Amino acid sequence: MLEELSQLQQDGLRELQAMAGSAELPVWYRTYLGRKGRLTDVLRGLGKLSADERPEAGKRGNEVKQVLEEAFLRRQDEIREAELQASMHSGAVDVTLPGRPVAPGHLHLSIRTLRKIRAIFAEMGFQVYDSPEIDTDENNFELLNIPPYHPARDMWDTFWVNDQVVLRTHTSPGQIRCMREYHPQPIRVILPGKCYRYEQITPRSEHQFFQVEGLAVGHHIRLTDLIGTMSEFARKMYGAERRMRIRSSYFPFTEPSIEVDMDCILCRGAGCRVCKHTGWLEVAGAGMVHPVVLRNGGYDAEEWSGFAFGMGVERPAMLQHGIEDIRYFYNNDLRFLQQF
Ligand code: FA5
Repeated sequence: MLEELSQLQQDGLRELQAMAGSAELPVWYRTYLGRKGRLTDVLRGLGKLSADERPEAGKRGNEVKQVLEEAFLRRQDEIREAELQASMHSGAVDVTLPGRPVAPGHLHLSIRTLRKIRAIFAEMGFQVYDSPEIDTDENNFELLNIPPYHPARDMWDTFWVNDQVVLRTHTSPGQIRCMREYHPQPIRVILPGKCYRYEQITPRSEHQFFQVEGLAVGHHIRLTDLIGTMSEFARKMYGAERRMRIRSSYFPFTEPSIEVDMDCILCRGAGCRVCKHTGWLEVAGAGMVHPVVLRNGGYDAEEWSGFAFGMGVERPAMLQHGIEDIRYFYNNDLRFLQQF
C-alpha cells in the first residue's frame, strides 16, 4: 500500500504540473481527492492490512492527501493568474497609439442666431425670461385676449396636449407669466424659445421654430419707444444702413398693432427675389400691450403701459444666409449644418 500511495502522489503531482488550463482542475480533483477518487480507493484497502502495517499506511495516506491538496491549491492559483495575464494581454490596448479624433461640434444655426439677438437686446437692458414650451390654453390664448371660439385662434394652428394644455404656438404666453411674476415692477425682458404649430410644412413654414418675444412694461412707454427699439435692433443685427417701415396690423393682445419691416438686406430696397420684389422684409409683429392683457398680468392699465414684439429666428437666418428651405434646419443633415 505504501508503494501505491507513493505512486499516487507522484502521478497526481505530475498531472497537476502538466495541466493546460483551469477547466481541467475539477477533473483532476475528482480523480485524485474526490469521494470516488484514487486516494479513497487505495485507503479502502486499509482494513485488509495487518494491525502492524495499518498505522504507518494510515499516516502515509494522510500525508499524501495533504501534499496533493496543497499542491492543488498552489497550481490552481498559478493557472488562474496565468490565464488572467493572457486574457489581459490578448485584449490589450496600446495606450501609446494616437486616439481617434472626435469631430468638434458647433452651435446650430438657430441657436447662433438666437444668441446674437440676445446679445443685442442685452446691450439695450433686456433680460432673458424663460417660459415653458408646454403651456395652458389660458396663457397661450385666453389671457392674451383670445377667448375660446375667437376667430383670431385661426391665426395659430395648434397642437393640443389636452383640452387645457397646448404646445405653445408663440412665445407670447410668456408675457403673462412674466407680468404675473414681476408686477407691480417695471419689466424689460426678451423671451426666446421654441414654438409649435400644426401647420403644413413648406419651404417657409415648419411645425417647430424659434421666436424671440420682447416685453417692456413701465410708466409712459410709447409706440415711439417700440419703434426706436426695433430700429436699433435691426441696425445692429442687419447693418447700420438699414431703414425701417411700420405698417398697421392686428394682434388681439396689442393695441395698436404693427408690423415692422426693414429694407431688403440683399437688394437694399430695389426689389429682388428674396423680398418678392417689394424692397422690404418683415422683422417682427409688435404693438402696445393691450389694456386687457396688462390687467391680466396684474398691472393697472391706467397707470402702466408697455410694448411687445415677436419675431421669428429661422426666417431671418434664411434671409441672411441665402437658405431657400426652412426644412433644412431640423432634418439633421450634417452637410447643411456644418456650413454654418
Ligand atoms: C406671433 O406669433 C405673435 N405672437 C407676435 C407678436 C408678439 C405680435 C408680441 C405682437 C406682440 P406671427 O404668427 O406673425 O406672430 O409669428 C411671428 C414670427 O414667427 C413670424 O414673423 C415668423 O418669422 C415666425 N413664424 C411663424 N410661423 C412660423 C412657421 N410656421 N415657421 C417658421 N417661422 C414661423
